[in-house]
Amino acid sequence: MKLIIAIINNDDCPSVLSELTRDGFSVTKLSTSGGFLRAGNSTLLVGVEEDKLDSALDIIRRFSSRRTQMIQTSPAYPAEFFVTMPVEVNVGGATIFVIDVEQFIKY
Ligand code: 2BA
Repeated sequence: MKLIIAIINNDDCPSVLSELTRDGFSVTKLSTSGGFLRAGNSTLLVGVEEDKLDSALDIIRRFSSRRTQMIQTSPAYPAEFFVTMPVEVNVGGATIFVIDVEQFIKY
């Protein structure tokens, strides 16, 4: 058995969770935050049999892949006249650890 620890964007979490559970995976979601940005993200714990590992990773990849998005910038200080410019930013993405599970016990 393997344990997937997947850190994903909060916005991607609902679709990743529903796709994983729809395919029969058991998932625990933790509300976490990144040490660098100090922004909220979601960490999923997914215990899977080895033959289902690729299928679970594929779902996470498909529903949390890194993509670009246009956002409107706002000026750093109030001004009488200002123009907001659309800026392309990276969103989404997943950081994944796959760990061997020594024992899986349910009481
Ligand atoms: P990513 O590398 O895509 O990481 C997204 C989040 O995944 C991280 O949030 C962190 O919560 C988790 N993560 C990534 N690598 C990890 C690891 N080896 N161990 C444990 N957790 C890990 P943040 O820490 O807020 O980082 C957000 C983004 O800022 C990162 O995106 C990366 O592009 C950048 N970044 C992170 N640390 C950096 C640093 N020391 N210098 C420059 N940029 C950094």
